[in-house]
Amino acid sequence: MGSTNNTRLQILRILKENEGSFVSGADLAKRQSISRPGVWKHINKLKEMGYQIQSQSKLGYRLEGVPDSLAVEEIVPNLKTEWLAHSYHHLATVASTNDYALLLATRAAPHGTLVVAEEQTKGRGRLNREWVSYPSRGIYLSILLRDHLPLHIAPQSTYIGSLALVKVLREELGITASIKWPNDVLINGRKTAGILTETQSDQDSTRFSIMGIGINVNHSREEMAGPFRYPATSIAMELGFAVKRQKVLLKFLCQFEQDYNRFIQKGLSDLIPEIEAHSEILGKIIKVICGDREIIGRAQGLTPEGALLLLGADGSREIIWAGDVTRIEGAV
Ligand code: BT5
Repeated sequence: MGSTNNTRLQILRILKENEGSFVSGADLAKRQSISRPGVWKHINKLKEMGYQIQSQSKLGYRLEGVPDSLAVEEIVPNLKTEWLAHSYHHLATVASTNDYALLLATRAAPHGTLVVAEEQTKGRGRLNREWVSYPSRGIYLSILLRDHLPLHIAPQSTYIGSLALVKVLREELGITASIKWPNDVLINGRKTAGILTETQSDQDSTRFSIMGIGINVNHSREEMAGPFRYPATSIAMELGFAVKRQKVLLKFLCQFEQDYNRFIQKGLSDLIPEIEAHSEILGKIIKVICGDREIIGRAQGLTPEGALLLLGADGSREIIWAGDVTRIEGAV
């Protein structure tokens, strides 16, 4: 982070520590070893970023409101993680955070680098489908993971994203969310988040993975009307009020780091009981599309590697590694 940004962070920190009271320009200038016009420039930049700051001659500056932005200023000082998001890239707009993270990966960005954008103009889902990313409504992020995983293990990390998000929604916001195998998070049967994990590999193991997650946070009913492959919703639609994206992101990063550490240390099998407990589809009759095949059956469980066990009407059993669940028909 540049020294200009650092000074701005420090000024903001002092204003926050004194929330509700004025801090004089002279005091800020002295503490940051800069001129008073220098302080004024930083204050103006903060105002441009959406901070509400009251300026009064003789009294100085008073912080009166903080924007719901995912900027460095609001996230980095509040991070409680050990390795995740310490390299933090916040963009106003980008084609796709996954593409940007890929670029950083090729430039030696460290494990745990996080890219988050206020808006994506070409956000994508699996098979190059579109991911609708309205400005400043959702959380569009990509995490660079540099563990060298055997090729058959790498796709399993997707579960860590969905499991971590479901836990945060349940524990922090009281929302009953669930995992729709393999990569969606649903609330009340509607899609709230999707995950796209992309990897670059050598012959036997991954060089790195990029896990991209799109979360519908404060989207309106109109914005979520679609048409989408599956009915969509946002956290705000389900709660009936907007939530701070900052809070969701910070909690998610903490939870993701914990669950990812477990995955690396103990393997996915250690997390399977939790993933199953939060599943939307287990025990239900579902239709899965795998390439040009359509399979209907009862979702019985997950293998220790995360594949889906499906029981057909004729008693046959299938193990499915990847596919799209397009219909879910209640428990039987
Ligand atoms: C996914 O694909 O659900 C993975 C989405 C990953 C998006 C993140 S955002 C940050 C990172 N950067 C990227 O460029 N991507 C990742 P899939 O299961 O294929 O679902 C895609 C389908 O979901 C689309 O074809 C639409 O029908 C539907 N869809 C698109 N936008 C949606 C939204 N905001 N909410 C719910 N459904 C949506």
